Amino acid sequence: MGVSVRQAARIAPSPRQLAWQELEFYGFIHFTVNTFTDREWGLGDESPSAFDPTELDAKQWAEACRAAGMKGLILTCKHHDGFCLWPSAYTDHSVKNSPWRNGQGDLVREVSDACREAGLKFGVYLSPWDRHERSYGDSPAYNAYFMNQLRELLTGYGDVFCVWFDGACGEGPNGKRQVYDWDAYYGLIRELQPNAVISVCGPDVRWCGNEAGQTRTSEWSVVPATMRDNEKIQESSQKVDDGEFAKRVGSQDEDLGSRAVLAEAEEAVWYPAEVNTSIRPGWFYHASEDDRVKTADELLELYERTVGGNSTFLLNLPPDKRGLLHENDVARMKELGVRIRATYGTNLAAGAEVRGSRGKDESHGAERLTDGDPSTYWQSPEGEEQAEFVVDLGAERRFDRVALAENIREGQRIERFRLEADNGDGGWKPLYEGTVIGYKKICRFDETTARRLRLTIAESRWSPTLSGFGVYKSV
Ligand code: FUL
Repeated sequence: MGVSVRQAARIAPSPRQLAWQELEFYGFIHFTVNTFTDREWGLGDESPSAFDPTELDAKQWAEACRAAGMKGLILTCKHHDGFCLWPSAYTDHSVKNSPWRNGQGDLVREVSDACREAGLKFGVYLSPWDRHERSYGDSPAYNAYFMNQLRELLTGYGDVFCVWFDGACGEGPNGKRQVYDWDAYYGLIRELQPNAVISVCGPDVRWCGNEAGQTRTSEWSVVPATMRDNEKIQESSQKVDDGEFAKRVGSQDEDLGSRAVLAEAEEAVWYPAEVNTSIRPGWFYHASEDDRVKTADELLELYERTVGGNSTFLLNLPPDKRGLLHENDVARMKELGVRIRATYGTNLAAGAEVRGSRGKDESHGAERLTDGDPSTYWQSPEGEEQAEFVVDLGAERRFDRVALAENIREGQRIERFRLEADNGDGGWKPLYEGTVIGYKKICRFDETTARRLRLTIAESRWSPTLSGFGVYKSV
């Protein structure tokens, strides 16, 4: 069998995947009884009375996200311990039996409202693995319970941009065995929130394979279709013999989408990567980690490697026992936002003259690279898979970043490119050599002063496109 490069080049995102990709950077909130018991995984036997934030302010969370330049926020509505942050009608194990707001509170409501007010999209994390719920392990009964909870979350709180299904399950070989009815879950989500992406244990967004913020040099959005089942299979490895799993391309493999990998695949799909990591070592708040909050330098580096590496960036912020983000985290988020805006707010190539390879027709010429409109793009005539452009900044400028974008509506096609700058006497000095571009590629290099930049597309899969060329000086 095998998927040819031309077939792969034509695989494009769904509208919901495209809208999600354009969010680029959004927040994760891990908050539950664990915050009060100082654990990462709750046991499920915690008393709801443990949940007692005294100064909870979801607006403060949303504001911190907005300040950093995030466009959305995903809340752990229920983590593995089973405690629900909304007053679910299907369990007593929720905020309604906690002292918080005298049992009258609904944190999903407060967070979704705060998001809307701050102009952020709202997403839900609902852990399939549930250590509290008695029916867990009695598969049909728990599936019905889970569906009821999904329905509550997807009908009670307005638009949801993402349903995040975690594959983690710590039951072990002698633990409970729950067979999740994924098809039913997905069907319900499509019915109730057709624009929402289903992430990780889901068909729309792929886990990048680690929680430490590592990224791939070549992050393909077109990967073997079997990858869509990886997290689900890992979580319930008892269902599939190891032999079958071992044959698959694993979510932690380095190469998920090269020509060689596709040649071995029966089918390929658009399944783009999300990088999820935490601003602190843990996912939940621990006072002992107050001085281990990532620095603005580290966060900016992560941002550039993820958003600028054809992924999205899901950064976790754990509120403390007060129900507030700690001052250190808030300060870092502000600083990060200032740095991102200062660096990427001014494109030195805006409106710059571009000469180079012809486009397939008049409306796909090279000038589209710098017209500031991400919906217009250059595209080569069919059969031309290489190209070269010279971008003239009009005067000598100092810069150390170039951001490139393909028009992914047409698919992901570029496989190898290089950037050079004129050295003032007719020659070109190398700045950067890269592989894939995809939605966005941020190329980082030493500060350079030059007037002209040259971009060479050395290899691509099929009639490549480019919709953006930005030149920046980092701050
Ligand atoms: C993991 C979970 O086990 C962690 O607690 C956390 O929620 C992380 C985002 O996903 O699988």
